[in-house]
Amino acid sequence: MTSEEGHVVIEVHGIRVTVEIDGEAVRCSPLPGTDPYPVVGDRVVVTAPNQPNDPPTLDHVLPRRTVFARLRQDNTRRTRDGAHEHVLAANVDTAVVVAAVAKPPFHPRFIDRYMVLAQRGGLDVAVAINKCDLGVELPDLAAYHALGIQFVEVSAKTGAGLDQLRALIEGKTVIFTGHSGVGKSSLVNALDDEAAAAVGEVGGKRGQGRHTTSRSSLYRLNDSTAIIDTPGIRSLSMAGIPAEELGELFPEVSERSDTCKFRNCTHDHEPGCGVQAAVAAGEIAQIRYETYIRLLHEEG
Ligand SMILES: Nc1nc2c(ncn2[C@@H]2O[C@H](COP(=O)(O)OP(=O)(O)O)[C@@H](O)[C@H]2O)c(=O)[nH]1
Ligand SMILES: [Mg+2]
Ligand SMILES: [Zn+2]
Repeated sequence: MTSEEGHVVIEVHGIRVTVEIDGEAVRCSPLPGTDPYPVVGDRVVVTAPNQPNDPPTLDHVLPRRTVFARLRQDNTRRTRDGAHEHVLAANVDTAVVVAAVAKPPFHPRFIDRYMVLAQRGGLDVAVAINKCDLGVELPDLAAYHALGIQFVEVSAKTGAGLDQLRALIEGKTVIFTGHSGVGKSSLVNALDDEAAAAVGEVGGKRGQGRHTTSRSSLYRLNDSTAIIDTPGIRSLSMAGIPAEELGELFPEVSERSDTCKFRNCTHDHEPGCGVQAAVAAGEIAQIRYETYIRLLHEEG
């Protein structure tokens, strides 16, 4: 049962951790005190049970190549910068931010927050815009194209664009992230005949889906390709990311920060700021700068 690369965690439900062993989903029992606690995508070392009917033991988690984490505010025990990470998945190559042309409505600025979380953990970012069968026109995405982000327009319903999406994720482990109701689980099902991810009904005034995907699961498409389906992240707070780190997570801001007069410039109000100059000159997109400023002042 040993493997140098470890076995992949495909689902975590409290103390029930499901691990892929020789192509089978096997429930394992983590040793008490396992730290870090496994998350989906982790590579883990497992030991065969002593009794044939017992589950294998999950001994430990191998070092993580990337982490996709949200920030959790802990108001009772605030650290210096107030941020606590809640790791959602490990060893993911690309975060595919899923949005819908409509139902729920599309706002490009949603992409920014997911980009920040992905870049913090060392993941690449791509965007899949779903529900293109609804025939709703997309807003201007030039600011995002300029950042070199790949976009695919798809429909889980009609199958349009799925070959492009397949090509984009081939050979990688990706995570589908994005608001509830955009069609992440529907896309997993459309890409993988064997998957049976739960799909929610769109209801309510704003066309949001109910939270039908309650935990993250890894679906293997082939030997080298896997998709992690996730529930919507309810709080996308960025509070607690220090200003200098936030600047580095916006590539176009980071690129120009050495042209600022002050070394510790937050690019907000300071004189001689190269970033503000680039915004004024139209070299940095206004929409991206506005998100940067909003996140800079965000409080938990
Ligand atoms: N028109 C249309 N509806 C879709 C499409 N993909 C998903 N939906 C619907 O959107 C709702 C939410 O889908 P779901 O996959 O649960 O979204 P998730 O919350 O992001 O996983 C369901 O009612 C789906 O049937 C699509 O491509 N076109
Ligand atoms: Mg879902
Ligand atoms: Zn500046």
